[in-house]
Amino acid sequence: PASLCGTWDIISNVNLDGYMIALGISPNLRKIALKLKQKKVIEQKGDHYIIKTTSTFRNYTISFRVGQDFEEFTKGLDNRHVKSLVTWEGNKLVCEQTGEKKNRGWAHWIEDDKLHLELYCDGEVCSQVFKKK
Ligand code: RET
Repeated sequence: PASLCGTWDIISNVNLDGYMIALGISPNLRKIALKLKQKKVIEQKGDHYIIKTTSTFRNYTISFRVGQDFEEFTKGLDNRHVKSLVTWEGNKLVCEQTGEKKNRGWAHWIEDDKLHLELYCDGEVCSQVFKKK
């Protein structure tokens, strides 16, 4: 599949609020998060990925190997501990985040030179699109 690597600027963000509500994020933090212009910085070496979500307010970074589960603490988001596993499903880099919340995870893929990200929690889907910087 096409490389996810690079620096990406958000150009659309649908239902972030529904996703944050499903996570139980406070109204104050939701209000701030909705105003932010998120960026993604994705680095990769072989099966090892570092994905940084950055904004003027707060950053969130994860680091993992495809196919190896890892403990994730969603610091500054909903502050939960989950067990995460990232795998390729066709052209999509898919993460399952097992923990207190049902059907929680995300998928990243490239389509028409854009980075697509879907975030899932408890039946809510947030759809984000980023363009390369
Ligand atoms: C911000 C600002 C503070 C509040 C919230 C945020 C949302 C972060 C999200 C991050 C998703 C990261 C993923 C990484 C995967 O590789 C912007 C940090 C709620 C939704 C999916």
